Amino acid sequence: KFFCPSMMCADFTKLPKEVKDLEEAGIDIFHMDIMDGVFVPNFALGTEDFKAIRANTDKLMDVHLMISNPSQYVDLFSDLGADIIYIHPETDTHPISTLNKIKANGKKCGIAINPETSIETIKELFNVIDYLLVMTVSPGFAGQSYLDFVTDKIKEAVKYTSDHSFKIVVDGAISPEKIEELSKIGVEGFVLGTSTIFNKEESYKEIVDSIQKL
Ligand code: S6P
Ligand code: MG
Repeated sequence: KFFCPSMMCADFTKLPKEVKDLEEAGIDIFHMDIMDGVFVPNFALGTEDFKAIRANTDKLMDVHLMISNPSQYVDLFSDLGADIIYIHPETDTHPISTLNKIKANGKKCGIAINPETSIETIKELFNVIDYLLVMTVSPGFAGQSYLDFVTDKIKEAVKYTSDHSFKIVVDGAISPEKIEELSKIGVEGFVLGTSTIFNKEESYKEIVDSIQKL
């Protein structure tokens, strides 16, 4: 299992401490939600936020590009030091080209798919991707409810992992109960937001210790 805290949920007024506490808790990848107000009806992190976190950690960082025309910004985030770049195929007319561009930059690539996007429409990309990020809420906001119908799609995606080398990550309303349930069916990565790690009574360390055991 690997854990990716969703940094749009972090307290930016004490960012270096947040990054350090999360690192010490044992998280794996800092998850950066980049939004443009067009592909999703909200704004979240941008390049300055990315740089601020990059300056405070040597750990892996991913960028989840919830933006129109993602191919245009792949070089920008590669140069800033992203390790993994996720694009939404729903907003890219030539996703294979964009994914190959990410790889040519020496980065890992992934696709993030909306709840309504079926496996049938994206399975041609399975030979290319390193990660499949399945959205379990509509992208745009933290604090939403898990969409139950997505679980069947995750099970379908898992079937393809035996013949390919990508890992499945889930994003949206991922609670400890969902980590337990979905890790049993083959999900390896979990984006952690308000449902598991942020704004809780326990420390990040206590939370990560307990979800590692699930
Ligand atoms: C949503 C974004 C996510 C959220 C995360 C929040 O558009 O891609 O990464 O930040 O899902 O988690 P939670 O537990 O508050 O839903
Ligand atoms: Mg995300």
